[in-house]
Amino acid sequence: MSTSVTTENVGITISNHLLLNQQYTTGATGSYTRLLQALVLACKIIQRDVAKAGLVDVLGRAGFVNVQGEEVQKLDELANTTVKRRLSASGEVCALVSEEEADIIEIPRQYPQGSYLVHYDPLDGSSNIDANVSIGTIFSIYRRLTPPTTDVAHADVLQKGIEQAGAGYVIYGSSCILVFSTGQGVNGFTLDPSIGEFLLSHPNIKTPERGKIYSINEGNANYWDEPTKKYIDWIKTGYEEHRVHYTSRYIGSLVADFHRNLLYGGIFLYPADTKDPKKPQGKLRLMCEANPLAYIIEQAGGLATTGRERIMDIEPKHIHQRTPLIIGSPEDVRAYEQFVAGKRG
Ligand code: P6P
Repeated sequence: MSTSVTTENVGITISNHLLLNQQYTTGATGSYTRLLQALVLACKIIQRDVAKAGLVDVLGRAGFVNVQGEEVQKLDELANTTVKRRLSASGEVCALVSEEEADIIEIPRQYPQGSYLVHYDPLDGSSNIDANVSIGTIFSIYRRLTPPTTDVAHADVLQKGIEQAGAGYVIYGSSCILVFSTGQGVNGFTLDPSIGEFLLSHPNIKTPERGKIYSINEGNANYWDEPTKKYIDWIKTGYEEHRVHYTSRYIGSLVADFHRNLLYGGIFLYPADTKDPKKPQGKLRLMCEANPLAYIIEQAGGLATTGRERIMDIEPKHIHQRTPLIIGSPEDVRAYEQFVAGKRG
């Protein structure tokens, strides 16, 4: 999409933003716009369910069914089903991969098979919902590589992050904000619940070159490798050297931690650790968490790395593979990479 969004467009609906950009995109057929519109609708439905979660959750605990007579479902399963149904019905996807499901999701035959596929985390951080902590939906869009007359292949589903056609997230917090990019910068849209529309509120987001925030679960400190331990010590005590006093901020909800650091600057780290032998590369997933956020941060002028390798250059081997994720302001991420390379500390 080739238009640059200007502050004059603040307040424009996301639908008009998408149609404007489609108009300026050579060869655009409307397929991508319809895909994004289906995602937007899914996120509005999830926001509605998240907003009433406390009530539904109480009813659910009492074993009641809700007023529509539906069995109360766990919220993240509800979010997963919502995204799956809306994207399948859009007719614009040929396959889906959800953080909630072990296997590739085939699109029911009654729907057209589209030319895109989406990796998504339907409700990341949902364990925080009972404490009313912000949580989010994360999505990563790829173009299908194989001919539409054949079955979807692993080559379609396991593409490097640099091949993404777009990516974004929705944060369900004090307000509901959709942040996404299609390769021409990053824009944020805030939901106005009184009209049910996402309105452009954060045009052309750029992350600061350096921040004053570091975000990491220090409860895992004993399980980190030496470069990570030295980097965190340096951040804490070395501020005379870099004359910036860093502060620690960690919510334990990836979308909320990422969104704050994207806007304010700083670094988020979920490094490899020895805490869980089954997750030696850390807890976060490459395809539905690290790659989409890496796409966003690079479009906003930041960096995303494992400490040794650019996240979006990683050759995926499995749809649910995990990766260390160090992401944020470029100067902060580069400093960490210098510790890993043994050039500092
Ligand atoms: P830890 C939430 O469960 C999540 O997947 C991410 O949202 C968050 O960044 C991470 O886990 C927190 O993990 O080990 O610090 O509790």
